Amino acid sequence: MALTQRRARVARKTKETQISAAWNLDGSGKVRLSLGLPFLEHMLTLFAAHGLFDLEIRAQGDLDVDQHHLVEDLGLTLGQTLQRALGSKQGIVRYGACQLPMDETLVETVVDVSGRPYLAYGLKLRQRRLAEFDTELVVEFLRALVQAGGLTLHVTQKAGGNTHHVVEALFKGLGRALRAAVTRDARVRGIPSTKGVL
Ligand SMILES: [Mn+2]
Repeated sequence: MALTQRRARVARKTKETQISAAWNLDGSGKVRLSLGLPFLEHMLTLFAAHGLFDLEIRAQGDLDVDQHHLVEDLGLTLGQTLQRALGSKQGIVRYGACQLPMDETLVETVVDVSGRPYLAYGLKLRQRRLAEFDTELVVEFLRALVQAGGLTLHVTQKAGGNTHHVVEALFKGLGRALRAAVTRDARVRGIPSTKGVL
């Protein structure tokens, strides 16, 4: 029996940003992204490809002020979209982990679809900017995603490295870890928690 695809669409509008996101958890890695931030588009393309997620995002914001509002609101919107696509979380594996190498760099990403937002962030980004992208916003994006998505997330830099490699290893690893965590296992009956709720 084919399982239905889990997908959701969320639109979020504030005085600072206007974002709409559609996320299919059971996709094939297709993306359509318009963010006005090419580096982040590159990262989310890799995230989707390695997560086998279909992602459609249109985001506009006050990039003339700085990138902070847009990146943070994007994390929030994606977190909300994830929650909605997951629904009751019936039958999911719940945990996922990935150790992702990129040349000299090794980043470990561990996720629990716990309903308990927590971020342990251990990346050391040497370059403040990658092209036009402000690398300080990587942690802001993750914090917003974790908060709105109800995720426990541990990100640890084991080795490295080049800043582009470190950030790229994070986004690829996050895709892989999240893909494993949201996978449905036929042997999991109901919610994968002895509490009965996530
Ligand atoms: Mn790259």
